[in-house]
Amino acid sequence: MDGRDLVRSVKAVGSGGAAQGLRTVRAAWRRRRADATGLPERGGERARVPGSVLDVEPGPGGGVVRFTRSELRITVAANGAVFWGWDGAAPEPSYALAGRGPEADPRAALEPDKDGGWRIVAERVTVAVSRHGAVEVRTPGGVTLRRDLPPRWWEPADGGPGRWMQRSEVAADARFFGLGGRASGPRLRDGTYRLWNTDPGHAFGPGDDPLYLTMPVQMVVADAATHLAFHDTSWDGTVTLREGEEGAGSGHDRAGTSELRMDGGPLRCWVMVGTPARVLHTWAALTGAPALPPSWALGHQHARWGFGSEQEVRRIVRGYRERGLPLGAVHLDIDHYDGHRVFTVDRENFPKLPALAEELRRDGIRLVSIIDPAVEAEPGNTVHDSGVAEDTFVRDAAGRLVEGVVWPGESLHPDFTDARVRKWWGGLYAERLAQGFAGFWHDMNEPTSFTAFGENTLPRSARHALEGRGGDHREAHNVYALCMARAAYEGLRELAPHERPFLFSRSGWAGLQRYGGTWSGDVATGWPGLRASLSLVVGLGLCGVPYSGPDVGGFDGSPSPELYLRWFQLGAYLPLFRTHASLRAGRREPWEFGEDVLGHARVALVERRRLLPYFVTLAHLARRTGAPYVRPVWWGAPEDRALRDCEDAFLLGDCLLVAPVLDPGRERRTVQLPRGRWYDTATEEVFEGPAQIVVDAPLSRVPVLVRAGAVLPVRGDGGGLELEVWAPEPGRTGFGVVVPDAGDGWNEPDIERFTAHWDEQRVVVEREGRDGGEGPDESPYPVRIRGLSAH
Ligand code: NBV
Repeated sequence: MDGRDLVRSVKAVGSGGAAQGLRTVRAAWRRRRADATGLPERGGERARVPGSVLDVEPGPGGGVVRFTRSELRITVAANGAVFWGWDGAAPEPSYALAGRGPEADPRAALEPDKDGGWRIVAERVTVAVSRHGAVEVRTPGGVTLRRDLPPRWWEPADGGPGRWMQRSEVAADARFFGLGGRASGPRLRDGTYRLWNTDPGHAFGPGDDPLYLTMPVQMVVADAATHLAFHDTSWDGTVTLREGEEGAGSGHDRAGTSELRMDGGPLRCWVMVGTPARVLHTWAALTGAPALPPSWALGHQHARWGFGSEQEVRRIVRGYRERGLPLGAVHLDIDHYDGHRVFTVDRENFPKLPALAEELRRDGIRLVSIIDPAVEAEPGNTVHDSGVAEDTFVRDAAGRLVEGVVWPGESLHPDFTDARVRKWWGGLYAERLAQGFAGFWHDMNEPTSFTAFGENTLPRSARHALEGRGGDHREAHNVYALCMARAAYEGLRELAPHERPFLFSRSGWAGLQRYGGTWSGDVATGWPGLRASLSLVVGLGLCGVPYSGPDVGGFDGSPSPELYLRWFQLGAYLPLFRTHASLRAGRREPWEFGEDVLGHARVALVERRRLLPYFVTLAHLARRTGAPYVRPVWWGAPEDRALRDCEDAFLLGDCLLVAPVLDPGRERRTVQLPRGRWYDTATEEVFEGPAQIVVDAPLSRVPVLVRAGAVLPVRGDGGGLELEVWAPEPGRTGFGVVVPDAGDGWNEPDIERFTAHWDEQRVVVEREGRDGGEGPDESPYPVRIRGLSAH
């Protein structure tokens, strides 16, 4: 036990008493023993590389290239996505893929290349395989975007799967993003990033890595093109990134490098090339469209660990109402459970939850429930008993139940990698629906199990079904939360077929967006935590998970009024806008920080409500195109290098550029503007990009700029949809789309497209003809033109 372990065990004691502390010591020993006997011994290893090319076997979209010591299966899909797998690895089975993967491009074929290599020339991409097994992805114009050097394996001398390493080179000017939720991004600087979903065990800041949600997804942005590379393996590993360096015209550029080292699993990779929008579109086609949150989940949500009673929930809701502060949902944390047991209610302090839920719903407020995966290992606990009867809990190599320690004490973990278990778990949400909950917040699902020393998760030797293939926690760990989300999503679809499920999950993996979103987890209260909040949301969006947001105000401690306000102002422009805090933390209600903060927070809340139709539109667009709501400022201009390095502002959809204040004492800030004309939404002042500008950022507001020509759907004073149109540059046509809210069911609203152009002295807004071929017509919504004073 080292010093850090000791601190951890003392903390565990603190959060559950001496008995819990003792349990964590016992659990740690149990885990150590299980792994000592349940994992293959690490003996001698043999290193291997592919060797030299022997021959090829053409197949749809590519084929198989055989080497002396491996074979490479390589396919270009019709949508331009490239797949390759070593040792014959195929795209499936995969937890990331939605459906069966894309069709092969019938026109793409392997053909001989120079120096004994092979290549596939497709419409959007060329892939070249060298004679020793380097794989190079090039633009149709022939510029190399990524060169994966021949991989290397280390295999146990007595057989079985081995470790591997894949080194890749990217352009000298390239920047890396992604890898799931990283606190230090969004631009991933030189360093080693781990791929193992981890509860850091304390409120985290930018220096903490890894966090709860990792994934082997890199978005690489370079002058020549953007590409996304996904190494489809769920095992533990690391990625070491090093940005390249340009030789200032000397011709001696140093390539950027990525070195992936994995403990096991197939060595297979998908690469998508194009503009950022194109790349994410292809990624969403591969891993699934983001689930559409109900529109109430796009409003403000208030949570806290430790409301403690129904009276307190009512007091908070009253506080919002009496001060005219819009609220969409209240979240109940583990303190509303009976003895911290999932799918139970503390009847003493929450005696009439369904009535409370009904009362709130009448005011347009939904109740959201936390869900922990761990089930108290205690006969008499109904969830435990039914799980045991149905044999749903994780067992060790010897067939014994694996006991961890979580909030209720000794606990068992369902094996969500088993379809039978998912079905059982999904059914349990009936109890939550009966209590009146409308949304679900998955926590502790890395999975986390408290421990006095060693890793705070299940033993690596724990067995998992892995959809019938069988395996252990080394492979199942990173997809545990993804499978839990699937269980909930599918269960809810059956239990409440007329409503779209709303869930968000602390942990996850590639494909999580199919079932819901995520949030920051326990981000530390402090200015660095504020910055980390933005980094997480941007990075996750680039990995295909568009719906997320931080604990506004930070999870622990007490933010200063200024910090709280700046966090609140940022949160108001992020998809999940939720105030939340820990049991022992200070208050997070907007009225707890003085009259000034309350006034400014109200402005942010009211603006969020006004922008709701825009958020609804962005949610639909994310589902249809994979484009996240929150985008890095380089989204539309990745070739603008100044934008690539800009981490303190973001685009919200196509129209808005939000420049939050991330430092104390700031009343003005610089903003790196993409090309085109922009208006300051507060002053209507005009700016021409690309440029670095300075804008006022008093405590009363977040600087927000809007693109000239933007057609923005907003909520009018009467509650109906209106269009806020910002005058286009003379001679140009503005554009915008609107997807009207079609309720919380499954109705598919049409996308409406609008244009705005100058006609003499007037800006004319028209709705484009529908597919039926009718001509443009007038906007069916009231229109307000802004930005006219500049013309
Ligand atoms: O359930 C309690 C908390 C929750 O409030 C928080 O949002 C999660 O990230 N949960 C973690 C467990 C305990 C953390 C110390």
